[in-house]
Amino acid sequence: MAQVWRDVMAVLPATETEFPLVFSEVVEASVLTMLELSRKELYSSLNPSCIEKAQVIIDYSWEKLNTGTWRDVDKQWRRVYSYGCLFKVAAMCQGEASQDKVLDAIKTCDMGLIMGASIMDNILQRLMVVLKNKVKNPERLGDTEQPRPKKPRKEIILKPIINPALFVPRVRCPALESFRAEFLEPKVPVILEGTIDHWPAIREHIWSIEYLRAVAGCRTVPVELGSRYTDEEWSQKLLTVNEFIDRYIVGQGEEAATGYLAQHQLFDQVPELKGDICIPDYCCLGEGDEDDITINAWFGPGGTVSPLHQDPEQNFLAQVVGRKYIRLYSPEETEKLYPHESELLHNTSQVDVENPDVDQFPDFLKATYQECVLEPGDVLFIPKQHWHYVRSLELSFSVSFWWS
Ligand SMILES: O=C(O)CCC(=O)C(=O)O
Repeated sequence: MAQVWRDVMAVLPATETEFPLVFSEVVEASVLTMLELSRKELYSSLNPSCIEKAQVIIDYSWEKLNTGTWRDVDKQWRRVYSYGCLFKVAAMCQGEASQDKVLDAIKTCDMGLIMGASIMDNILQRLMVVLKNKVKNPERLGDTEQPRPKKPRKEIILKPIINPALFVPRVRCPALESFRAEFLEPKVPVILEGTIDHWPAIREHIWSIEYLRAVAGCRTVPVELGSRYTDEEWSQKLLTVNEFIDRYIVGQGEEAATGYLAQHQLFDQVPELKGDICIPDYCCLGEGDEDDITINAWFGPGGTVSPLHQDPEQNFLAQVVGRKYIRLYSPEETEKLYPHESELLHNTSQVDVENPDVDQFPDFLKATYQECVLEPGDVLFIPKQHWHYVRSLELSFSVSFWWS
């Protein structure tokens, strides 16, 4: 596939002098030299060690990304990491790039998109478009002789018994002003019906396992492993979407742990999926810009649990596929919910909501709450700081919008 190299080069600046490498003094001179050498080799006809240099840049900046807390990592190192990935992708696509090499290049691009910072007008995203077009049948990648199971694996899922007196109210497409007066300002949770019926995810690109495989099967994404993030054995892993689906959605149970694709980068990483959803109009009632809205994906099998927790922003949780059982507690109930004491988990309750240890947490049963089953097409408004507990009742894909 010599065409791959030509198409990759067409995305890069035409000459070495047009290729920017500008960093603050945080980045040591030796690293800058390595970056400049990689650039030089990229534009020379012979670049035998470009891939090794790229790997050195990746490994060195990786150490910086993994030292201290993420929020303290200097953005310059995330940029260096992205450049390392860019040089590596270009080197991998040189000469006859096999299908496996293209897939490896896609993985490297994804690592840059996940861990790096945007460089050169989002060049990694633009390279991804080129590379994805070179992959044959992305939805069938990794297939063996055996046909893939298509249906989600059978789970025994406890059905909630909902008390009608505790229902979250439902309204159909309220006007902006009535939403503001009746729900936003008094901080009242509500289920909005009929507000996402126009989404491509629900109409022409109906989200399903097959559709996800087709648009994102070969993409590497961070996945949460474990029943709930408060468990000791909970961890995060990088998997392709196909691997995630094979192991945790349609897998035959060889993996005991639950897997959850719960992350805020999916829609930036896979613009095809972002094109299938729309920011709810009601977000315009907030003070922030549209760019400040965080859009999260929540894709997982039945039985996935998000423990009772609160978030610092308003939330619209839109249900696209499957149903979810949700419990809500107002912030006034906080003391009865026994938040963890550690700084990291202070927004999360210690109580297992559907199986509370009443000896350890005696006041929990005194806390008043509301509950609902969120159906496909519903959008739940969760006011800022409202505690929420979520359990999926079957294969589920939801999207949440955090806004202020
Ligand atoms: O759907 C879930 O599992 C959790 C959703 C959530 O916690 C949120 O949107 O803030």
